[in-house]
Amino acid sequence: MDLTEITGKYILSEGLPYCQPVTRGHINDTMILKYADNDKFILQRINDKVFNAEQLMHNIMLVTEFIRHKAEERGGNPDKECLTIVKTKDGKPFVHTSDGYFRIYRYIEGVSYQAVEKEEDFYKCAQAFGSFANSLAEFDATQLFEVIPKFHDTEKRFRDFLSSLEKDVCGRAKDVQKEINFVLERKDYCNRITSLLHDGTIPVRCTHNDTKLNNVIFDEITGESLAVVDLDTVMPGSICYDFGDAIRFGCNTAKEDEIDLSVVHFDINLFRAFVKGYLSSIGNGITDIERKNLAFSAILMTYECGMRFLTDHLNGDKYFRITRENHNLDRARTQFKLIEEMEKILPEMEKIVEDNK
Ligand code: GN1
Ligand code: MG
Repeated sequence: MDLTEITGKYILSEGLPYCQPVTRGHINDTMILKYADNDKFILQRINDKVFNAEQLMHNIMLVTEFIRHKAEERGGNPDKECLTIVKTKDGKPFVHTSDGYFRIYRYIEGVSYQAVEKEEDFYKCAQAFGSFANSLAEFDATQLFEVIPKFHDTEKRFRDFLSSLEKDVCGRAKDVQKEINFVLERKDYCNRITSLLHDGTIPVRCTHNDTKLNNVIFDEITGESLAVVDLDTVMPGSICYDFGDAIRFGCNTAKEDEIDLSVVHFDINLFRAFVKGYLSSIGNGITDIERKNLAFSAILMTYECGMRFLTDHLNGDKYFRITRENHNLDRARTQFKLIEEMEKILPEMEKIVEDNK
């Protein structure tokens, strides 16, 4: 990749930047550009095998402008509360070179966490996602492209799983029968939310679709949550997905790819903290029926993600970036462990949601 070919299309800062790669995400390639005058930017190569880059940038432009406007109305600081796309010299939100699609964001000063360290942080993370949903409550989701069609359509994910299982291109199915059966036994989870969306019982909203703790930026000094980032999967969806995915990632006492399952647990106290933060800041961005489905959605999103990891393991690790053998299988196993624990306490989880109405 020729960096100056890309930065040359922008007016950024004087001189050449210092580039610091960020290895965290599974999908895009990311680096921080630091200039001598302390200006910082995020440069990303958009994975155009996964996304239609132009549609994705269309969505992000609309959503960031909408949130920026809401933050201004509230008297907030849009530069801190919302990602800002830097436009090229000719006003485009991305650059297309022979190496792919690139975009630049202003860097939001702050920290993000890979795992919950303090319950308070998870509460603040929930506030950030709650106000994100609140800001977008009136956004017309039909303006958005479905950048990854049927992204959280669990029924479709299940069909994909079955098809990979049937093909079994790497001959791995025989070694993961237990995990395969785990998915098959829970098939009836798949259509619970999609059917509510299809018949209009719950609304299709503009949602984030990747509400992991590490997609929230915190102010290092005040500890407050500032902004929700990684808007790649912003598209029409359900807030049940957003809530559920945040719980899936944040209430795990271990890493998503932990090998030692004895340390993987679902933390109900973190669940309580998230529910509190989320429901206290979402305002009119949620209906009664959506709220009643939140607790189940935590199981559903964990099931869907585990199934995706297992599918990718069967496919020969073509989607999620791996750094070791059986990496996707390990990830699937942590998800299934969390599901087993959540299934046992679903009524308690539902009560927590009800008590925080
Ligand atoms: C991927 O790349 P990252 O970490 O933001 C994936 C999510 C999964 C997540 C699991 C576009 O997100 O759906 O929940 O991995 N994003 C995409 O860690 O598929
Ligand atoms: Mg992401």
